[in-house]
Amino acid sequence: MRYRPATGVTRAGLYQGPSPLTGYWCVMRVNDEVGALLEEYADLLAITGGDAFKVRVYEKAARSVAGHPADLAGLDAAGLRGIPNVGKSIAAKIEEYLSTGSIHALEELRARIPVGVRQLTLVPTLGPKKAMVLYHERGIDSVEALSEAIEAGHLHGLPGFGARTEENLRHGIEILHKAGRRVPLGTALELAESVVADLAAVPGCARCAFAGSLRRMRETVGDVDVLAASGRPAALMAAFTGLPLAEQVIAAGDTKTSIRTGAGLQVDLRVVPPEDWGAALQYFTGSKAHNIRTREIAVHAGLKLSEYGLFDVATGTKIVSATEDEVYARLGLPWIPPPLREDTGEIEAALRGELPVLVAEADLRGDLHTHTDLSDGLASLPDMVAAAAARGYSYYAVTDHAPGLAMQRMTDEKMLAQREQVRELDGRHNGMRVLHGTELNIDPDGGVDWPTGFLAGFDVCVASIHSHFDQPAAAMTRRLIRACENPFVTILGHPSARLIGRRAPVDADWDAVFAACARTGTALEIDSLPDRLDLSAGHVRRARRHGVRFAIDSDAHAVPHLACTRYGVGTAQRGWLTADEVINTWPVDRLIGFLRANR
Ligand code: DGT
Ligand code: CA
Ligand code: CA
Ligand code: ZN
Repeated sequence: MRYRPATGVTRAGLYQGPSPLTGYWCVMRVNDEVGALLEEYADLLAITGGDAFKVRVYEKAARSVAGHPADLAGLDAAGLRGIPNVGKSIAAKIEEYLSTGSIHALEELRARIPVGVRQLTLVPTLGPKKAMVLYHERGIDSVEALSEAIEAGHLHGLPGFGARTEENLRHGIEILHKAGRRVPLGTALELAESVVADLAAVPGCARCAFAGSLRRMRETVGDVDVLAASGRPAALMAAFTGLPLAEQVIAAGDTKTSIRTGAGLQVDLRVVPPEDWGAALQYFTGSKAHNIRTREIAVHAGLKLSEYGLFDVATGTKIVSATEDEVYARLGLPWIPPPLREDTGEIEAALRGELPVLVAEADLRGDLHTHTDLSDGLASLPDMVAAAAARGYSYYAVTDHAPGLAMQRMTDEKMLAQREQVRELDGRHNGMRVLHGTELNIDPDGGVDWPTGFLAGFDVCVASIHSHFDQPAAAMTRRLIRACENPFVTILGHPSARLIGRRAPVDADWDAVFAACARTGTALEIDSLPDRLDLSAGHVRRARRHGVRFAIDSDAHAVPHLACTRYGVGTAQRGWLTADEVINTWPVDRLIGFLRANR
């Protein structure tokens, strides 16, 4: 599928259109959109054998632009050139895009390279250079064509594509397919929020919300389910099929309509009478497994619960169920938070009155894993700190990459100079404590970057795996446990190192790792970036049985990433976490006590 230009701007002032890379419909800030275009330009330059230096310049600019806190649309030429890594010619391209809706130089490259060739770079381990070879030497212009070529042995004899590479590609395609056509939580949530905002404004709409797996905060969703309550469904249906993102109407009915976005994401709209809102929302939130249980309970109570409402079986009359609270109460249950609705024990816990009070975004008092432009972040330390303070945090840790990640070129001197700056910023914004930390690299044996003398100078150390992802389970387990046993390591960062749809989690005896975390007072991180969400909800739930503490961090590399904690909180909720289990909900004194303990 070829890229089509921007198709509309949502009420929230966001761009919506197909992502040029995945083809998925997405809703983005203009900055992200322009960032994606510059990234595409860099990829296409690389695929066409362009100058490597120029490619890197565009890659850097893409990240800078996407992470720039001010809206691009409001900047003049000088303002654009003020963005780090944006020079004169890139600023001109951005201006061209903002005023005409396209970039001529990009269009020229697009005309030369089928979009499927760039999609090849979605296959893990396949970069633009290899994609170019596949296209030019074998005419491979899509992931499917690559798959067929491998199976047919057509890559044999192609320089750089030996047996090992072929095996990696086969595995990479498998990972890509497993991700299927499911859409990341972050993308779906923004799209759903914009649809809900548009529909809620339609006259006669009493309520509107998204339901389904999205409301349950699953890490990926198959489709988006939107529910509305109105006595006049026709107006809502018309508004829905008239949305700019409604590329195709799959099914149109009086109360149910499904559309497909240009990128193939399905959005279902169901309209119900306001008095049925609670029953309908309960039904369409799911999960299916949870609903089977609630329906059984209804049957035992002489009730019938369905997508059409709540009924008294004996009299056949409809029971008003305007809220979910009422529905659950009729079933003899407390309201169950959507992230728990998977029939994994929530019904039993509810019946016993033992549902956890889940951690909420408002409980977070700080962020303990963030980056600045001293390593691979985009914003300066003062900008990140100011943005954190604006979120109302009472503490904030800066954790730039340690030197083991060679490309970051970290040095002791740079770290110590940053520490001086951190001390100066400490307490300057509404008393917010600024902590100096680092993200250490766990080497294959479980060691970390610096000797204890240097580590002792940090307020907090996150330790993460950034290399050697394919060690066998026994070695990986030893590696992770040894990192936990380091008295200066307080948080295990993105513990499984997975990238959703791109890299499988590392293999380890997780119960042994979680037990070591509990024993050594090491918190497990829930990294909130939407393509990580690591630990996953399943692992969180398993870990909490060991009495482990958690940290819900943004892993922000730019100001807008600070807000990703909402996805991490969703994952924590699916893992049944309460606020007390999450160290960055604690008051600052308790947190600092935790950081200093075990040293
Ligand atoms: P997804 O879209 O694959 O990420 O997952 P869901 O959970 O959003 O599933 P979806 O979109 O097929 O249906 C939305 C909700 O509607 C689902 O969570 C529960 C309800 N539902 C759908 N089909 C059935 C069914 O056959 N039985 C019951 N009890 N509920 C259903
Ligand atoms: Ca769904
Ligand atoms: Ca659906
Ligand atoms: Zn990391």
